[in-house]
Amino acid sequence: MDINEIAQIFDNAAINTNPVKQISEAIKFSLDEAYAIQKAMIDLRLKRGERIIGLKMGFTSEAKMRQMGVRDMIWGRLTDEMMVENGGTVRMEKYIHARAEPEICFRVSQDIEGEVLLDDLDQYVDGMACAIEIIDSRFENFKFSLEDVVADNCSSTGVVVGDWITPSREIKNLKMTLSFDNELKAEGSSFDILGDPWRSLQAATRLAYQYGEKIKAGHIIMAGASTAAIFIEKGTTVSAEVGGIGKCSFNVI
Ligand code: 0L1
Ligand code: MG
Repeated sequence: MDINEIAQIFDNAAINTNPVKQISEAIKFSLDEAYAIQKAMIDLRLKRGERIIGLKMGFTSEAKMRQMGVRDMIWGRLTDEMMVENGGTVRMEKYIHARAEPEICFRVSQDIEGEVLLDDLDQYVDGMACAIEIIDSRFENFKFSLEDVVADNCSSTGVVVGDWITPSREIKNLKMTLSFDNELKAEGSSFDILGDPWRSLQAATRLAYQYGEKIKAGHIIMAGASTAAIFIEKGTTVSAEVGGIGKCSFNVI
């Protein structure tokens, strides 16, 4: 089976909300090949008229790595079709078994041509916001290897972004929460995102450059979660709050 065939399997699984078995149990492939499959799957979406709006970083916290049984940071591509309006509504039928997690999102102010040093990142960012990532693995029971999940675009499915605020470098210890109908479901600290969410943005510039993906002015970078992800439930309002940054939410029907 070639890269395009595997990409098509994921694309079909997402469109038909029909999960598939772990690909890596049938075929062995490398991490580089996994990123090539991810790109081929995104190309299918771009051919349908979607456009890239940024990147997401994944497994940037111990809690997430432990939950999913992996040891490495990963990254995926975000398209405009994945954006959910802050306060907006999603239909449960659109998903296989979606989970949500609270995140911090950065907005890029100018094109990034290579890896940017941590100290220089301010020059490339003009906004930060509280965000929620909706992840919906195309694999049965969220069961995957590191290569599988990378090939599946790191389970990327939806992104909710709150109001933008002026970026601050001091976001190392902010309380991050996820609630359903105002009932607390998960709580963490921004410290759990690599000790400082700016480090996640730095890693995004390094990995994007390594894999030849452009980060452009206006793109958003999701820095990753500080908590485990929680299965969303029909009939609830899912909200996130990051102390000092803001809030955002969406409704599930
Ligand atoms: O941290 C992340 O956003 C990784 C998402 C991919 C793994 C998963 O589906 O939980
Ligand atoms: Mg995430």
